[in-house]
Amino acid sequence: MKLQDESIGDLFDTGLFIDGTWVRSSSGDTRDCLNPADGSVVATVDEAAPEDATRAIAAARGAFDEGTWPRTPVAERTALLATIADLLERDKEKLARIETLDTGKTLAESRIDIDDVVSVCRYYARLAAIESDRLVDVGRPDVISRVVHEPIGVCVLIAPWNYPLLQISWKIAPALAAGCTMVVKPSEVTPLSTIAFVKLIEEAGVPRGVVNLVQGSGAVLGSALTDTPDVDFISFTGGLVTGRVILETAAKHVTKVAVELGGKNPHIVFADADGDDSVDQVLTGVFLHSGQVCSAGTRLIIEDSIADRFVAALAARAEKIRMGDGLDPASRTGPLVSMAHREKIERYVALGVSEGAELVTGGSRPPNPELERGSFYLPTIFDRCDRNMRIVREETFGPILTVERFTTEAEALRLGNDTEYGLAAGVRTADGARGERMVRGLRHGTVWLNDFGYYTAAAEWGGYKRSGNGRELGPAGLSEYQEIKHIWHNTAPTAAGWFDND
Ligand code: TXE
Repeated sequence: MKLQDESIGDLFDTGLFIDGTWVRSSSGDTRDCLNPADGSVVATVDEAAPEDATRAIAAARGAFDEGTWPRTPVAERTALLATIADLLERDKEKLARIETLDTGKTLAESRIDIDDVVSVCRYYARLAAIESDRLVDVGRPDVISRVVHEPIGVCVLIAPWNYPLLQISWKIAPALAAGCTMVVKPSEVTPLSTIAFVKLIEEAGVPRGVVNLVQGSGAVLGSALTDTPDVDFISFTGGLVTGRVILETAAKHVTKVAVELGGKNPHIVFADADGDDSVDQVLTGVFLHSGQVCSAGTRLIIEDSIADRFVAALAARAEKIRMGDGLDPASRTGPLVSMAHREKIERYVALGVSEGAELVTGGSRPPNPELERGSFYLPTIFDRCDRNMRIVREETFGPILTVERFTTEAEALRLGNDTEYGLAAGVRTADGARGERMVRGLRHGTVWLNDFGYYTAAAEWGGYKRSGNGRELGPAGLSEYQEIKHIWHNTAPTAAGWFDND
């Protein structure tokens, strides 16, 4: 692998990590990873072939069936996670730089991501350490009945490009804590921080075959990774279309699958929450990381009486967002992840205009000549939208806010639930009772009341409806990687006595 940025070079090795060794792709293929801020090549990495994925699964299978990791005492497994967290902290600046070069997000955002990855590793180290078996009282003194947790087996972990390191850590940390072995596949668009992460996991002393890494095209590697009886669990974060393909493929083998498929998230503002703070929260909720966030508040649902003033204030703030190279400390937001993704956003904006939405601001590439080589796009607001428009219903995954208006609480709730997705929602109101009615009525996996965008390693994250199934983070995020076994132990064996024929 070639690396253009010397300052991060020592975090890398050659491309794929299979059975405890860094190896070249069996096809010899490579892929250039581009900096979205200017199109330059950041690194050239090995591109895995399907045979590499199959070898990685065989290595994980061998490490699970015959290796020590699933039988390693929990204290040792959690110590490894704590060491990984220490190494992440040691290399935080380098990792943040890698993430910014690969995704385009600002360094400030990348640093927050690395801090969150550390928290997730430490959280699962603590949680696994305190988890205990459960004794069940079956009413018989001769029987010891207990429920124990065991690692689910070989896991395939597939991540997207918007939070590459963060999202893969939500999978790797609980999988390691549970005693699983795994094959990790980052997005081909942003593999660099995951390669560096696996290098740190190797340095921490993970046993051979427990963590394997294959980076490459999902379309090429997909069936080798998912159409196999050798995998026990697949955890996928990405688009709805891919998620459906993976669910269908895995069903052939009755493989357990957890999917997080994004959202079309409402941010509902009542008139009693009018004010600059609400404008600021709505702005951040949708335009942070240029809207490339599965929980972005892309649908503003606002009480009609304050809508005109609120949208005007929002547009004024959106126009002042400082856009630029993520490495420049002055930038508050970076480019979109790729030129191809910007083209998708441009198609959605054209669609919004043709559907009759009113373009309030944005709707084009920035005019600044210094941003020309990057995949930048202006924060865009469409007012006077309605529920039938595709820009209101489909996840655009870019800096596009749509505005719908309501007059009653019931209407606000109905609109907030009127989506095939159900990942996250926000409500802003000064009326406590109404706030409680709304958060209970909204069918989304996370609901923020008078705040937006926060999560914590200790609370579950995941979607209702087509935002997916399963949960990451929290205790449920560990349970995904465990089988539950009931052990019935008769300490004074006797005959069953059922078929007593005398
Ligand atoms: O995702 P894909 P893409 C949404 C967002 C975005 C759209 C498409 O709307 O515009 O999805 O993005 C791997 N078998 N989200 O095309 O294709 C792929 O290599 C196995 C929401 O980037 O779903 C990558 O590692 N794996 C989202 C991962 O799946 C396959 C975050 C995600 O890629 C595969 C990102 C296959 N057949 C996009 N095909 C969120 N939920 O946060 C692809 N992959």
